[in-house]
Amino acid sequence: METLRAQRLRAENLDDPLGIDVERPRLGWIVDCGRRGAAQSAYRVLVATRPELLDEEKGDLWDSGVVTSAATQQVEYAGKKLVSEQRAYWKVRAWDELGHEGPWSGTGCWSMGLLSRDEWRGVWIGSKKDVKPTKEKPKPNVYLRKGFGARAGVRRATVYATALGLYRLWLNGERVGKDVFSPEWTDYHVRVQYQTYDVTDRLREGDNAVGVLLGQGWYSGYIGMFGFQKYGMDPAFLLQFNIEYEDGSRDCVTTDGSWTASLGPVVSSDLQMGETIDARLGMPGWNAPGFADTAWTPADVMYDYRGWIVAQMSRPIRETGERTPYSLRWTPDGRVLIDFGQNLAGWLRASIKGEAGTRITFRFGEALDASGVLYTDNLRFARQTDVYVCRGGDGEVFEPTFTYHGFRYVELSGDGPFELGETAAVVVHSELPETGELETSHPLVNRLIENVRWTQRANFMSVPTDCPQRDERHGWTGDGQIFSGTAAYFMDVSAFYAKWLVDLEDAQRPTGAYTDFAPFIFGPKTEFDNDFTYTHTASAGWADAPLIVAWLLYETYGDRRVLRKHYASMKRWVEFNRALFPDGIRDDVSQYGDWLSVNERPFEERIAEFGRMVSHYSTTPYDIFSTAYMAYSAKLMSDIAAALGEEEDRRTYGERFEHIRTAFIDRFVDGEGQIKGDTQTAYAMALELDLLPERLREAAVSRLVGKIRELGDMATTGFLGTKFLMDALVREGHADLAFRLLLREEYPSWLYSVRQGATTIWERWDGWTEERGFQDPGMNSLCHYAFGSVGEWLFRNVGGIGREGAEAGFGALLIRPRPLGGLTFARCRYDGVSGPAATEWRIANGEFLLNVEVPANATALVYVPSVEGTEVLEGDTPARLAEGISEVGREDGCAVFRIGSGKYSFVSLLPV
Ligand code: RAM
Repeated sequence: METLRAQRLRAENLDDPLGIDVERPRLGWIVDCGRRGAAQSAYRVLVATRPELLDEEKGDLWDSGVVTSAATQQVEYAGKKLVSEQRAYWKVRAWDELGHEGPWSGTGCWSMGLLSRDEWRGVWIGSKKDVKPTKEKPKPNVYLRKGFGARAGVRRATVYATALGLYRLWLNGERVGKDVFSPEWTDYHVRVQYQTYDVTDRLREGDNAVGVLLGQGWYSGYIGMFGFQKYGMDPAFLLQFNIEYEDGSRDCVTTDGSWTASLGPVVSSDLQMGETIDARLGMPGWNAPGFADTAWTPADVMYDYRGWIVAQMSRPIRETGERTPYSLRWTPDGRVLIDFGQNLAGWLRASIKGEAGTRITFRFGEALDASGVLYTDNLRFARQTDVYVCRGGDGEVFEPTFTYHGFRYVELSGDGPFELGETAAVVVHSELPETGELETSHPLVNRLIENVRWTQRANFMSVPTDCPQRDERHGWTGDGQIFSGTAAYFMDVSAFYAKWLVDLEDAQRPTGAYTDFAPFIFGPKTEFDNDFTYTHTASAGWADAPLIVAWLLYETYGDRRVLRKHYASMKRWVEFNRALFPDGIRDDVSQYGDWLSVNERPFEERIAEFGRMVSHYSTTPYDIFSTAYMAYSAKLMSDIAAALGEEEDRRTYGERFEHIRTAFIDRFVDGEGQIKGDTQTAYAMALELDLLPERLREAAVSRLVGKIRELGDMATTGFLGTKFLMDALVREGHADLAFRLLLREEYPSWLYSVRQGATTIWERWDGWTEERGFQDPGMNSLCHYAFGSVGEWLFRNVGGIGREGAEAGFGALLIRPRPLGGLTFARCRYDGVSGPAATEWRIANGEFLLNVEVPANATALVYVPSVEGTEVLEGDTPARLAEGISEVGREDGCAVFRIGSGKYSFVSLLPV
């Protein structure tokens, strides 16, 4: 009999992480078994200091014993106290529902980082440069190096490194690690992350050398729409290189005044402005032993850093793929225009040949203008321009280090003749495992799905950013929360959002107000002329993000710890609102609201109501919008308290929700169920957030449906309203209408942009129209994921893979594909925390065929659309109700079944 095979071992949601700094890491695995109904009844975890001990079934750090439990995730290590630099190797085995023992898994491991500050023995070093950065000339990068000796018999060599700025590291001429943009972005006023590298195999007996390239990055480069040097003036680097010998002795190399510094070929870099490389300045061997650094100067010892130095506990930014040109042409004036056929974030790699000193300029953009020339107006202050000065000779390759661009097109021009060899667009983003696939019978919908995926890739850059191209690239919280459910289908976002929640809490104001983006930069814009000061806090729907995202992590991954970690902080936000709006109505100055919604009411009317400010981008009145979000947060707080067993808070915030709900109804809803503002978003939010009296729900639904139909099946919703709208229509029995919105091809709609050739999601429904061309370049990104929040809806309703609600962590699936809108086929895969689930359905000859795959240790409730009174058969075998299927009953034109793990296929007569 087939037993359970435990696999995909992870610690803290990461694959064999090095240098973590939590005392009790959480372990997780999945169990695999082809047998129907296979489930875990018990497990045993062994954790040891050496892998050999595991072979002898010894866990000298922890032996959990046989634990009766179905849990495969969030299993807390509960062994001996873990110390700095400790290595831990582990394995697990599972018992199935019949008590049969499965085999031991393979070996997983993790290591602990530097748990106390005084283990960092070095000082921060760099090179102070008293020059002011400009857009054209960002501050120079600095090269650092240090030669040192090592004895024979190294047992282990580990590098811990970080920077205020960005660093790249080499040991003996070879790059260490594959990560780019380390140490990534945090609020450096509060914390910086360090990275850990195992270099045991790289260390040589005798002479060794470490080389470092240090750049400005988010720390002192241009960030957001705010300007340069928002955290500090010059970058600094810190390293702790620990060497352990077989005989038990130890050595260490640290950053200090004995390191040397120099300028070099990667002249200057800025994330937004671009990079300049002068290949003539190459210094062969600079990062290897034996290099004569006589022309180098001593490194400067920089100011000490008093923020936290914490382990990076999220997956790093890396190169994740490459694209070859879709088309490439030389223009009559000697420029090259490359179309990569896909809008993305990353950079260009190009083989170049030119005489020494030839200067080649690379400009990047998302589109071409009407005359076929690179369009860069929408980049605002970001230049995203790279320069390469040729060394002359063969074998030159241009590739930047510390910049990234949002682009589909690249334009190259030289100040002299040059030849171009192979080129590639290098795709760069936080490297998260991709977990979702969805394909349908509708080619435009398929393109839409891929557009959402690409927009996520382009914007998951250490933090979830709004866009990758213009001078913004901020962790906008409204965008981040509304897209989070979709993001969690496409990728494993468990550690990524857990890190962002730390950024969100770091950004929280002492009042309790969360901010509108995180990491947060406070203050006026310096480089961008504007007539109002941004404070960017507490906007409804934006500042509510932490609760929404934390709850998502709990629901999707069963992550309870994240709720506990930010519990006090989340309460402060809800309490802040309670103190400001005790009556349960939020009526402060309007903010973004249902940002970028479609104009349903005359502009003058709205301006008269809200005054100037940004609210003219939202047709829904801010007071109803913000009150609805305030209710949402109160409800979430109550749910979070319940999940943590905080009974009193559960009650308090439950009551607060009821209070807001009553106030909302009293103030905004009339006797006929008409809501103030009368916009689609108003109804959709009130329905989804339960802000209507039971007796008026139906009236509100028909008002909403009527409004959509009146406009010819058109949605007018903005950034945040759209998701509520699509969900509300399905929940209220109008899934057919939701499909019509999905499949609509005229403006405003998703497929409109697809039909215009979009390869990522546009910021605005009308990013480009035939009548007007491009929208206002002051705010027109072609790579903004907010409207991509429909991805989640597609997975649930077209792919049909959702969560049953009651249980956190995708252990109970809800399989409910809806064969509507003329779609005849869909195939979907979602690789969640309990393992891969899959569906595939098609309509043929009036029959509906559905294949379902449920991972071991999970169950599913399956809705099969069928004609009442007809039998649903199991596809492969003529018999119905085969092993492992139980019939639950009928609901909404579907026969409902409960199944355990395994593969199933259903055939039904489809109602017409
Ligand atoms: C824009 C950002 C973002 C949005 C805010 C309100 O500038 O790009 O998408 O959240 O405004």
